[in-house]
Amino acid sequence: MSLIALLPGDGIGPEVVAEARRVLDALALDLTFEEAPVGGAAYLAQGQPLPPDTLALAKRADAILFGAVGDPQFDALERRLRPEAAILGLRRELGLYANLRPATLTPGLEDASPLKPDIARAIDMIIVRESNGDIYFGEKGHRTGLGGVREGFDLMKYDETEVARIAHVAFGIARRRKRKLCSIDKANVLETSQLWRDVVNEVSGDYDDVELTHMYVDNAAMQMVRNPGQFDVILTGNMFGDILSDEASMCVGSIGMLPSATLSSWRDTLGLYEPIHGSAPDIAGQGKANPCAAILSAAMMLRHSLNMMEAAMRIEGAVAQAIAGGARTPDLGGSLSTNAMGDAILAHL
Ligand code: GGG
Repeated sequence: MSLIALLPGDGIGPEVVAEARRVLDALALDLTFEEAPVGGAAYLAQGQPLPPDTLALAKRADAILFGAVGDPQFDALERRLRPEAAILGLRRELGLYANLRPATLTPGLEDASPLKPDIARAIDMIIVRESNGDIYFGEKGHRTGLGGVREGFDLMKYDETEVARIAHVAFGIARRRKRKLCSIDKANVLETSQLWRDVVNEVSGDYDDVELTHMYVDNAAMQMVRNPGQFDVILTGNMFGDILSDEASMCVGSIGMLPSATLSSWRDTLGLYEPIHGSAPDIAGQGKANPCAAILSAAMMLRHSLNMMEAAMRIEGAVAQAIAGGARTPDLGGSLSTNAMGDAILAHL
């Protein structure tokens, strides 16, 4: 029996995680679930976004299914109390450093993409986003500068071990795909990116069979809409990966379609699975959220952490069939509720 830590979080998080849970329950797998508060919900209940019991559950679970965190009502709080501190804390405490974000156009969603259909159909990439370092985790602060001017700073930092381990993950994935890896940085301006590029080049020596290219992030953002089919595996840092994956999600129709897995150095098989979207407080509680990304994240969980390949494929097949059959939430131009989209997927399991 595998233990799943269910951390629904804030906004639309609980709504989409509920649909993922329904799908998992329908498969009657050998799973048991324990739920705990996280993010703003945890702050309201217990005064902190990542309470010790929630972290302890995440540590003893076989996998974590996460919804989303964040809400403007917490904007005035100090950073360590804000909902986002929960997901960053989980990533750091559990060594969740490899955030895998696959982006593929689900057949039928050509109309939802702003790209020409042929260009959108060619999208089949995975973004390997480093998620334990970078500007997210460097020294931060506010200070008063010369002349009493207020300053804010976030130190962007990587060390070579952090770059090497994520590069190995990306090269390993590239080996199982088209053997093409594009590393994205800003090495013409940033020292962290120069180190990043040097280390990725060094690691590439272990992967002679993978074609490595480098691209500046500004060019990559442009290429992502011009010719996204050129990308197979993208390797990039925490901040650039966050931004580029949101861009990739729109190219395939909606941010409501993109799942993710974040894999751990803490325990090999442990992973945190979450839709790439945030808590979307503007539509929370209205049944408008697209649950596909959360449901597909559950499929990634079965595949990566629980070795339940067949069940993962059944979920992915059911999502594809529901979409092919015309099931659409509002983000995809339709009118199905979150729950009705879940029903449409369940009907194809
Ligand atoms: N499900 C994704 C989520 O909750 N995102 C909120 C957030 O602020 N995440 C930080 C990040 O991934 O950059």
